[in-house]
Amino acid sequence: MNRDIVTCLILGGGRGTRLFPLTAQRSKPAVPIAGKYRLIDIPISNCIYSGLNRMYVLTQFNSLSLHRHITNTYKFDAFGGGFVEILAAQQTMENQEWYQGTADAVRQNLSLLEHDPADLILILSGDQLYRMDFRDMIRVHRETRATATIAALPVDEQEATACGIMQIQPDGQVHNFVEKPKTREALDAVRTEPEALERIGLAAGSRPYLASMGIYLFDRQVLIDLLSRIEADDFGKGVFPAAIADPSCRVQIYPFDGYWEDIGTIGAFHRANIELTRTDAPFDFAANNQNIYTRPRHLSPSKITGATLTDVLIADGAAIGKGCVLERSVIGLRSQIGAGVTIRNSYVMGADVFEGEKRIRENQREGRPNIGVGDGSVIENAIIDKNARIGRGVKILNRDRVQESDDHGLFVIRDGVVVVPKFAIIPDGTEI
Ligand code: ADQ
Ligand code: ADP
Repeated sequence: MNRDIVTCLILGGGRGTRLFPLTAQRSKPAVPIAGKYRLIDIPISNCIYSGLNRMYVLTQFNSLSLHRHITNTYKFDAFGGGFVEILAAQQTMENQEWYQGTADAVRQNLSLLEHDPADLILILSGDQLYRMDFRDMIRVHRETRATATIAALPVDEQEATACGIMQIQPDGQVHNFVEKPKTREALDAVRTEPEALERIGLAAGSRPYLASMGIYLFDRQVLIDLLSRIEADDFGKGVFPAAIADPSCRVQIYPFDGYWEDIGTIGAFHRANIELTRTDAPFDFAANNQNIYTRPRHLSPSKITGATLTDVLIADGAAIGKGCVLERSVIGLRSQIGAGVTIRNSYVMGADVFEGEKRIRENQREGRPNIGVGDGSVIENAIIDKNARIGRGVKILNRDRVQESDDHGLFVIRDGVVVVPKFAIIPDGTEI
């Protein structure tokens, strides 16, 4: 039985604007996923199911919604010693800067780690969709006598360019780590024969690169020493290349071959949400009776007046009007969808509030659409953030297949997906 005390650090997003505008008004861990969860629910649930209950969330700014979500959701009893705490980057007398990168985010909290009772520190990304039993990773870390262990899975060439790629000895010790190899030469230099990956139990097939999943386990004291000695701001770019060259450090991999998706960009976030609507969805929020946790809400069942639904997730408290056609879409909490609305390949996040009759009369008086999607609108390949007001007869189609655009004020286009920001107002009849 494993008796290690483990403290988990969940990296909740840098200055990065990759999920902008979803992160314009909230910190990344608070971004809603799958209609009723938030990104932070994934790593926290994985920790809880792995028996780990000491968690810090490192974030650049601590939004109200993140704080409320965490304090209202994750309550541990007084005897187990569990907690989830937010460590927001703060300017202090010694430090005028925000977190400069993943390693810097941890380094700025080193004094906390120095006094932490943990034997091991588990570092997790806040924007990945996967399930992992970290107890197995801890077992491998101990059995291989590693000082640091990196969870690793095989990827193809295209994915390899966005990951840290490793090469290992037959016993799983890492001897080369290259962050995001982009050129042909760099890729060829870090390729591993699929047969070698198959020998360690990974069905590599046409995925001849061994990628870091951004999930790291360190002996606490080793982590403190490394971050005190190595000046690098990122684990991938600086800390691991230096650590594997250090004879006092043994960096091992933990081979993993399940579903894992980095959802840190708008394109990947949109794709992952839409994939959840498939019958054979690669990720199941309720798999093996291990439901991903989130804040319980007291909402009424969703009311569907008369609609054609194909591959759709609908969260609680929604209302779908007469004659709607919804396909491959996620409809979030409290969504109000008018009559005759068509929504395809889209994620409508829903609303934080129900507008009462008084508010709706006020909207009418001021010529403002209600929160939700107005009658007769058509939405395709889009993300509609919370509390947006989409008028009647609006068409969000991106007919010209624009990939990136910022020029509009009302919306942005990222990776070909139209994103309507939180609280945006799209007037009746607008065509996008
Ligand atoms: P990336 O995902 O590109 O690659 P990065 O942008 O550094 O790396 O983010 C890793 C995680 O840390 C994300 O959850 C991010 O939001 C968070 N993060 C980044 N900067 C932060 C900061 N300043 N403060 C707090 N949190 C921050 C990394 C590794 C690769 C690996 C991929 C796998 O560098 O080697 O292959 O993850 O996804
Ligand atoms: P959800 O996760 O359901 O979207 P939020 O935590 O964002 O819920 O809360 C929805 C809305 O309810 C918020 O925007 C806020 O207006 C209101 N709300 C919820 N909890 C509180 C609270 N403790 N104090 C004030 N307002 C709250």
